[in-house]
Amino acid sequence: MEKSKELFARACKTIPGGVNSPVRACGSVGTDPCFIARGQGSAIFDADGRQYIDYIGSWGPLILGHRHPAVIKAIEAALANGCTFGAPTELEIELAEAVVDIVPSVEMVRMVNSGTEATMSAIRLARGATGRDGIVKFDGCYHGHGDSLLVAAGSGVATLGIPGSPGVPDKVAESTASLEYNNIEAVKEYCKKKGDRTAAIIVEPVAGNMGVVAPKPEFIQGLREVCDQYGIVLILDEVMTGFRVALGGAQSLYGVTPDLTTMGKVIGGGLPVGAYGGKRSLMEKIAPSGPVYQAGTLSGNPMAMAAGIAALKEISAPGFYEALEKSSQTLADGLKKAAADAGVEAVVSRVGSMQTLFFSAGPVENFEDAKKCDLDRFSKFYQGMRDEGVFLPPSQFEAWFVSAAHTEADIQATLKAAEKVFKQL
Ligand code: HOZ
Repeated sequence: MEKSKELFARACKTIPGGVNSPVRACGSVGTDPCFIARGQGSAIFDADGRQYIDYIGSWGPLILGHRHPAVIKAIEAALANGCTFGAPTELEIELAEAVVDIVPSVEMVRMVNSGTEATMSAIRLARGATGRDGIVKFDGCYHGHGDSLLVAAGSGVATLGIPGSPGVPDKVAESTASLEYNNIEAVKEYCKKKGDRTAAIIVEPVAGNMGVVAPKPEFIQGLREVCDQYGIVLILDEVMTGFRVALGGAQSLYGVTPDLTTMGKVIGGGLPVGAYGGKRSLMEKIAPSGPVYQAGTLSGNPMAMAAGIAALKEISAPGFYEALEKSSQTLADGLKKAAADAGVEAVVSRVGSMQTLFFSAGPVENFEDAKKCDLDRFSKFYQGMRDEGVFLPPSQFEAWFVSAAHTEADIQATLKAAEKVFKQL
């Protein structure tokens, strides 16, 4: 028996579904997960010794690839002093200062341990600051698994095809409205009725959890205007896009200034870090400077801070994003051509180093469009690519992540594999 299969059977006995996060179980693509033994650069190696070109990159954090020497060195140096103290360290200030320098809308920042924690805390802050309960999100956007945000969500919720989750109290779900992504008129209509009861509008400025969907400029910029009109807190959820689609995140690409930004993934250099930050006047409402409570035993722990600082230094180097754009574009263009040559109906939707190949005639502008994709074809494509040594997210509703470690040879090998697999669909 293969080692991965053996490990999965063993995991299922003590871990629900055999995994610690649902999508990675590979259920929606009709296969079992690969258990991973190690990673290096753009490659990962499974428990059976097979090597793959990795486009999951731990779902976004690994913009530098696996085991980048500067990140490893920083973690080792921090570890030599101790993993966690539950008391402040200078490293926390260094990472906070780096974030404030890079993202102009962030005047103050609080470190947490995951993107979910960041969005949950930002929502609480918005409610605390406005004295209102209502939240607006968008269909297919995923902001972690906090109760208020698990309504019409993307990512694993979309992959498993469930509308929400049992366990979320009706009262909490009722305070969240989910509107169509990229439809600013729907937001205006909603706010005419309920704007004065709405605490926050939260959005993925580039959707990544229904597959990658770019925002229409009038949508993302229109949200700022609506929020100003009704005194609503605008939260850009940049857990996926922050330090990823550009150094300054999607807000720098689209010229939108949010009140709060949630961050995660790249900011931790591969260790568990989330953060939320924004206007000083809002952030000062967080305990202990203000009354809105939020805390964490491991928040700001030195190893995670050191990894984040090292990662932000590397990605701040001149030319970093230009090189990433070049390889991402080569991959996207090559996939489009390979699909067209094989007569396969497909759309490649890309913003920077995030992209999704949708099995659809397109366009894909919102969750309804994404759901029209041929999921059966996606499963076959996923499995074919895995057999060819290319490791893709096992869901049509997720983003592929290109890293600085992907070489031209990796991209060409991926395209060669795709050409072969498209012909078999
Ligand atoms: N929700 C994550 C992707 N959008 C998946 C996390 C994981 O399985 O690790």
